[in-house]
Amino acid sequence: QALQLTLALIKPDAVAHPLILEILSNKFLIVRMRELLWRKEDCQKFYREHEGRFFYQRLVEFMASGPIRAYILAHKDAIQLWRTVMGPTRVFRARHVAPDSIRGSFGLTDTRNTTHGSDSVVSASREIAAFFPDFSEQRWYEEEEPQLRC
Ligand code: YYY
Ligand code: MG
Repeated sequence: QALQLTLALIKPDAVAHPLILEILSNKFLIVRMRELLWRKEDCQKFYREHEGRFFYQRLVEFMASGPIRAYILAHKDAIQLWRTVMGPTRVFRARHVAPDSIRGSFGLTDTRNTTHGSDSVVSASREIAAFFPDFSEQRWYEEEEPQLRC
């Protein structure tokens, strides 16, 4: 497999941000995209690893507060590259350590930090399935990915 897949979200604070969309489409192949309003219950489920943390409630409220975009992105190093392009989670750190990253440039707060990216191969598969239930990774690798290589 030459290409790896990851799930990227554009959060409500950044959903129509032209520079973020430009960075994303310049660096990655867009495999699927949808724009949606997230139901709070789906949000809670998606972020369940953070249940009980002090920011969990505000995170869930924020993520369900307006439209978001979900992307399946392909690149030979999609998961790590998108994490690097996004920059660190927390805005203060992002601005200082990675000022040119998306979060370093456009993040507003630790919660309103513009974007989400899967953090491993296992979570990428789980997160892609959560947003694109009809998408089969196996079929994509069999039928679409080989054509992208020629
Ligand atoms: O994967 P990533 O988004 O970079 O960070 P996580 O540690 O998984 O946290 C998920 C999400 O939670 C983060 O993007 C914003 C929010 N959050 C927050 O609101 N306040 C914090 N101090 C830490 C995280
Ligand atoms: Mg995370």
